[in-house]
Amino acid sequence: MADSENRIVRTGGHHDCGGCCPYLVHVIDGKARKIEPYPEPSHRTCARCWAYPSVVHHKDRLLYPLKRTGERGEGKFTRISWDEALDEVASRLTAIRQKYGPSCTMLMSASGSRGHVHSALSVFRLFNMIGGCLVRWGSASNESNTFASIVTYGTGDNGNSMDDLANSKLIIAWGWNPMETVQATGTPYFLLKAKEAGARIISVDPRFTNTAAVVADQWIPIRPGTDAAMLIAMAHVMITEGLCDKEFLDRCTVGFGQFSDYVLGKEDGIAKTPSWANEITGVASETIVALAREYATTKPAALIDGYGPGRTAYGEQYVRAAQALGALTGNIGISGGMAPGLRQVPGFIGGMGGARGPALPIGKNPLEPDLGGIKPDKVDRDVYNRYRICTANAWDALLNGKAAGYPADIKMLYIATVNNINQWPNTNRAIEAFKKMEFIVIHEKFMTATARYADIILPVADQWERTDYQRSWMAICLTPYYIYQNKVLDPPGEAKTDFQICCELAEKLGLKGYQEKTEDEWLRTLLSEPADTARDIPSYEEFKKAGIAYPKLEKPAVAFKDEAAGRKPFPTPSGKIEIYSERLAQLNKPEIPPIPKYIPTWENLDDALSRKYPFQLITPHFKLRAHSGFDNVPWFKELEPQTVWINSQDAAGKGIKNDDKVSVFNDRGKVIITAKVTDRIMPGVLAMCEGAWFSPDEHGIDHGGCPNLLTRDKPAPSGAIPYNTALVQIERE
Ligand SMILES: Nc1nc2c(c(=O)[nH]1)N[C@H]1C(S)=C(S)[C@@H](COP(=O)(O)OP(=O)(O)OC[C@H]3O[C@@H](n4cnc5c(=O)[nH]c(N)nc54)[C@H](O)[C@@H]3O)O[C@H]1N2
Ligand SMILES: Nc1nc2c(c(=O)[nH]1)N[C@H]1C(S)=C(S)[C@@H](COP(=O)(O)OP(=O)(O)OC[C@H]3O[C@@H](n4cnc5c(=O)[nH]c(N)nc54)[C@H](O)[C@@H]3O)O[C@H]1N2
Ligand code: SF4
Ligand SMILES: [Mo]
Repeated sequence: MADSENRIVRTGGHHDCGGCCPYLVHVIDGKARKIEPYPEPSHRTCARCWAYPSVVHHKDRLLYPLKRTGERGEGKFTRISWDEALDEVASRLTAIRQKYGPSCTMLMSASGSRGHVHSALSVFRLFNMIGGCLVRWGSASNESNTFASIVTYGTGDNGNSMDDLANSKLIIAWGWNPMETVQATGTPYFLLKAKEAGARIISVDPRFTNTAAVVADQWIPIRPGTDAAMLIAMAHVMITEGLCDKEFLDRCTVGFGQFSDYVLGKEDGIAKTPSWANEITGVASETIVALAREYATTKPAALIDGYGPGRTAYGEQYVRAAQALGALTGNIGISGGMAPGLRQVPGFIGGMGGARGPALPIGKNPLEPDLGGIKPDKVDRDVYNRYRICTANAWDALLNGKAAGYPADIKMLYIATVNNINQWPNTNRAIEAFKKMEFIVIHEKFMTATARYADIILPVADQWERTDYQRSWMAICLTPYYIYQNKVLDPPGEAKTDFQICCELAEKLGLKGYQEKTEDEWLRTLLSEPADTARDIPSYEEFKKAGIAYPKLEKPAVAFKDEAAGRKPFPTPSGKIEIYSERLAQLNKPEIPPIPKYIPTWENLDDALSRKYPFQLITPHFKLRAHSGFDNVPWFKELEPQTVWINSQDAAGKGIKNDDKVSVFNDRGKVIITAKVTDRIMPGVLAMCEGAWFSPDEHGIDHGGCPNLLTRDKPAPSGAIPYNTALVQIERE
């Protein structure tokens, strides 16, 4: 592409940002200058992609392969050629695998790219062809919601499409903040439409979010990690006041009796009354009673359970409890209702495996039996632990290996599409673990915290610098469609795509058959062959030209319509919604009981540790970043700098004023950051949004505002990462 060229290219956003917006990019004099959204109001873009030209042309893009010269983390590197870089990767990889076996290599990947050709899939494919490698299990996003949906409904395809919100009379946004986190392109628009149509909207969140501010009629602040207690107390109100949808419960569920015994106190002698929950949650009893009555008597009503409250020590109980309430009120399988949980739209291809939709085939990992895809449909999480590393245990596995029961002693990391020193919990432990490795290679665009600890950095092309396709956002494709992403620009310097890098590495490794097709051939093959896609995507050329394709779904899509109407069974062993799960009963683990229960989190306010660290820290997603992406856009920092939110009463008690420099710390680490004193957060809770770049000084104290210095790397029983369960102290600097 010539540098002087002007053109308009049809593509879209490709990061794990909550959306997947189709748009046109205007290239002027060879540089991307602006984007032009599609005219449909439901396809409107957010501030981040408007700023994307400044990310793609950022002065700090990595342009050449780099080799470490200083200590790990010191940031000293020297430029080398691609030939030298790939020779070194190939020879180290071969030597280490020969010495220790293939499972000593761990592939770490996540959400940097959602493309169906250009992503970590390229690396998976390579490793699977050379004997396999160790991988992780457990989504950083929604493992609680995923697990609970598998248990309760037998599927994660339990969501109504977002255009159905307009049919709801009541929307309970439980730890759900789409005005900032988007939650599938179009959701903010559909939520506004619902409001216009007269829906009452209630936000249950420790923070008064933009969703609470813009659309909610009521804000109910709640102590982090206690949601299950409030939901269970709402069940108490519904049961004792005779407000349950008995007919729905009898016809569509199993286990209401056992749940009811627990709720009423017949099981353990403790009635789960609103005043019981008030003590735990900090929510007034009357508020709990009123919300229970309102949800039970307003039909249809959608309880939408965000992923944030699931990222707590026993987050799966919150989702299971929300699902029980969905069933108690009969709001499952109807338009305007919602089955709480993962909330993928049924009928949209892919289901719960891998890249969801036809994607670069990665083959099978020879080190594993068939676990049924990247996210297999199993309630027994230990099955995965035998072959993979639970994400929340990653650092422990690197540090302690087989001696601690992990499948291998890991010696080498191959990293692509993740900035996990920044984004996985307990950054200081991550550093300790990285230092122990013999060899680390990463594909990156920027000198991230993780790249700083690598031995070889391979500069990777950006999403606008290649051609690909993807489907709408992540697991909860609440607004289902596909977008085609035409290449906008050539990669800068010597950067190459993940796929190209792997093709060249395959050659160095003497591997035959990796490069059987080009990018274009893969796309044509993927998009024309499978019957599933043929149903949704008219023809390759048409799709490429239009940039978008819509699946032929009934609109709005309503999950479990047939099941709720008795036309087919739920895909669970009992064929019903499992409020009581026999599969969980058989596991016989008290921390993961067969009915939803309130289990107090570790590091809660009753913990002795709270005397030293009296504040609960939550670490939500940030409006102006996609994880660690966009943190290097200077005017975003000006618009809204990274801060820790503290309630004005708490701040007064600590002598902290707005804009003061404070330190937030616990035994895991310390962050120096600016305080935002505000009544938009409840007392006792601090909020520091995730994604800010870890910027340590010589003592390892972070000045960038990265909350993972403070979070704990211990999985919830479902495998969820408890990013919102951590005790901290705050002091004026
Ligand atoms: N404290 C706290 N931490 C959290 C969360 C939280 O709620 N609280 N949320 C978690 C969640 S839900 C998620 S999904 C994770 C996300 O965490 P990550 O998956 O680590 O996401 P990013 O920070 O965006 O890092 C992706 C990296 O990929 C790079 N990249 C972009 N495009 C490409 C590409 O095409 N190829 C390659 N090789 N690299 C590319 C980017 O430059 C970036 O550095 O964060 C988790 N971390
Ligand atoms: N702007 C933006 N949008 C994004 C992303 C991003 O990085 N930036 N990331 C995308 C990705 S990958 C994901 S997985 C999703 C994440 O989507 P979510 O997980 O829903 O987002 P969060 O902001 O982590 O959490 C939602 C809300 O839960 C609240 N919360 C935290 N702990 C608790 C609790 O214990 N109880 C209750 N009731 N509320 C609690 C937080 O204050 C927050 O307002 O967002 C996507 N959208
Ligand atoms: S939601 Fe995502 S794809 Fe859409 S404009 Fe925002 S950052 Fe870009
Ligand atoms: Mo996520």
